[in-house]
Amino acid sequence: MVADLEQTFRWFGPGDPVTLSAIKQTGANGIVTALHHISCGDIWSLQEIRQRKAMIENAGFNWAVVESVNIHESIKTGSGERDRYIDNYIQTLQNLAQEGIFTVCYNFMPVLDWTRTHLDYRLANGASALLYSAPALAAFDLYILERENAFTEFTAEQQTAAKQYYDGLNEDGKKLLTNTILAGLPGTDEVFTIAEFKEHLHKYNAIDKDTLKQNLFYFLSAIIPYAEKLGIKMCIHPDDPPFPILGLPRAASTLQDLEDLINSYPSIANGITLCTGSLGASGKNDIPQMITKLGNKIHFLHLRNVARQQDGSFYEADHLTGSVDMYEVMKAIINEQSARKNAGRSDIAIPMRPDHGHKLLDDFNYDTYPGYSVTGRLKGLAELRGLEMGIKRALFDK
Ligand code: DNO
Ligand code: MN
Repeated sequence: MVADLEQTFRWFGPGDPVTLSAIKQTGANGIVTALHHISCGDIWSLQEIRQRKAMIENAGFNWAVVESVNIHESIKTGSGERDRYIDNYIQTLQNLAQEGIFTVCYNFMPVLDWTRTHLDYRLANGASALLYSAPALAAFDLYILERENAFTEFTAEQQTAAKQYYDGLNEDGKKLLTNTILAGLPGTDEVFTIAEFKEHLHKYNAIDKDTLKQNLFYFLSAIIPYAEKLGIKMCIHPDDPPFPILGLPRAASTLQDLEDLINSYPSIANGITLCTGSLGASGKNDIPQMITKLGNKIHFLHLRNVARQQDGSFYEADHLTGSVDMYEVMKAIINEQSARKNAGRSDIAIPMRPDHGHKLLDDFNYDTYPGYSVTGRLKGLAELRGLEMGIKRALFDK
């Protein structure tokens, strides 16, 4: 038998309506958190890290993963200030290692972290899910943002769907869509106005996919030698969604992207957060195959599902049903664990979290972060734990 995956839960810190004592009842024993109150680019001091760590440990958990130490825009755009921010990043890693925290997630999405168009999409059973509607995103791009050249990026059919969507919105509907896309989902504290957002977009006018990837590799070649010495495992979270939106380039959407990243600086410290929901939003990503290929570079698992629609939309489905075959995913993960065991490696209990969950039952009484309800995630974790146990017993304990 190989060791169980380490069951973790994301917690947004003392301001999170989901308390550590509530998380205790889910059965998770690792906490995934970040110092969200520190501005992106600033150093996380030893004192701040210690304080947060003490809260987590006093509640009977360990701080399993930092998600995320966010990357300053100057690093993504490759502007003159980037080296200063890279120095800060290294200092933060040193402080985290000193406090015994060794797994650090980050992402390299320009301007926006993950993107959805609807935060309260009702499923047939009354649960509430997050939705990315392709026509709604296009309506925002074409008619609210009025981005230059946007029309050339959509087919005639997509333009018609976007127009229809836009025509069906009243003023409140337009505001809600704008806020949903620009107000930012958990992970970033930034809230943009349309004008500010346009300024940020302009900084990417001359940055195509290759340049963005080069900027990512520049960052990695600067920080990975330090991470390696410190024993820190960096793990990039893939783009969500894993295709370009709003004219912005993407650097971590496909197997090729992730292999390029690994090969840009080969080191165990240069790894991946395998997020099945983010990668699964593109039908081109074969996730079990990705797990096999990325192998021991996977340092953190986000397990959740999406239901992809014909038109490029997707909503967050139950953890075990949807477009991603979670049984095959779990089997590939267990194979990877076995390979690690056979190689005598110690990192077999890979930290995993149920990533997002639906709003269910009592979740409607709390104003939790979108996607981060407690009951919905508890249900997801329980299902995943059962799937893992079922496969492991069938494989190893006949
Ligand atoms: C999406 C979520 C994101 C993720 C950050 C990582 O799948 O997991 O909030 O945490 O983008 O930096
Ligand atoms: Mn994720």
